[in-house]
Amino acid sequence: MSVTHTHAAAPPVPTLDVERIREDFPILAQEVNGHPLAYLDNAATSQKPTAVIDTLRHYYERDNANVHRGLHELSRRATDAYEAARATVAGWIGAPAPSELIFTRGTTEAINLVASSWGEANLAPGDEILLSELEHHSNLIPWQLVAKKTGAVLRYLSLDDDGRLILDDLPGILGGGRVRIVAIAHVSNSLGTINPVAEIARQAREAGALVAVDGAQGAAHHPVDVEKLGADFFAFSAHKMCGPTGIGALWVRGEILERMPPYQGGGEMIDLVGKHESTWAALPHKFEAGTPNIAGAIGMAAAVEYLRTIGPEAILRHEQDLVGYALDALGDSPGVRLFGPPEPSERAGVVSFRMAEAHPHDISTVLDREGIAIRAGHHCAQLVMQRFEVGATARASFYLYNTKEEVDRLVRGLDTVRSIFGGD
Ligand code: C6P
Repeated sequence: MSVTHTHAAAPPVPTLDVERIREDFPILAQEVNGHPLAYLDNAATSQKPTAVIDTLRHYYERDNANVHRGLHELSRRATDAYEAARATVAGWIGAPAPSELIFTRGTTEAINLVASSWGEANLAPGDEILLSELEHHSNLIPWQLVAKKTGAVLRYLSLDDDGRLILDDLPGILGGGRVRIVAIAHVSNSLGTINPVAEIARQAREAGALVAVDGAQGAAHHPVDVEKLGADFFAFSAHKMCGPTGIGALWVRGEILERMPPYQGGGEMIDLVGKHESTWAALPHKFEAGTPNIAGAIGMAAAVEYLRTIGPEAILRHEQDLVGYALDALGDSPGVRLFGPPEPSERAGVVSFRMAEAHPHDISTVLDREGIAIRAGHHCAQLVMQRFEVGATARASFYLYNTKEEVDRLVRGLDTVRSIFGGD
């Protein structure tokens, strides 16, 4: 176990033993450009612990075969491990049944699945899809595409100056009676804002609308229970939560999934095939056409098992601790403009900022020379950039293995940026 317990609070949230956790991530023990790596780009993708790397190696060295097809030992093993992975991943988000969880390539494919399958079958001209200004493009473009096909109309919740959704507008929008689905991020990747999804879902449900949650930044950094959230769809990616790239999942409430038409056709997803008509496999296989990412799913489950030993509550608390520390330090740093809610408790481990002296790309380039990895750009959230009238921000994003010393290095790195671009 990589945690020690504090005695103050009840119920106690474990405090992370970060030095110990760092040993689980071999990639962190390297120098980049002559400096120890400070990996502060976790919202883009997280690093992978040995437990996940070993699971993938073991699968390929011992069990690799196709699933649900063969009657031989290896195929049985692969199938058992793949289906066990489904149950483990479903458990991570509190899904009532593993059969409601579909493996996808990631959050992006999961949202495209919802928009295409559910959207094309259920949306009619004049129906409304409610999004928000803080959505990642993965939770915008699929809805724009389905709106064009069906004649549905896109509506938006706005952001206040601190990057929070303006919930006061919600009753008015829902009160129009046209909203069929609310598609909203659990946590903003560009600002870190944790959205009040349960409250939004409560109001949406009362208005007869479904709720689709983009959980890409939620499932990795925040405890998730889809039932408590009141979600009907929940999409997330393994690579942001210590798992492999190219695998993620979509949970759909059972009675909705039953009525959704297939998303893609091919092997695996059929029952009986005729020349003109075919019937579909049972759930969830109806939505998993072709050979799935078997190793990826097993690796995703290994990531869940790993994160379980740490605990999502402890991870979130650690991130909020780092965010609070970073907001204080960056707030004292001359010429730095911070974005997002001022209270660390309102956000996950993301800090977006700009400097008066330098473009975010220049900040990132200078920091990279000091071994510090951050992301600079629009973060696939151009509506957020438009809301704050900037083209880009610099973004540091934290995870369970990051330290206050790394935040200190980030802040000192900005002094270097200032000395290069500040004209002193
Ligand atoms: N955000 C970031 O640097 P995929 O690529 O399918 O695993 O996840 C897409 C996605 C969807 N929603 C949110 C809120 C996200 O943050 C992301 C991925 C990365 O912020 C890469 S752009």
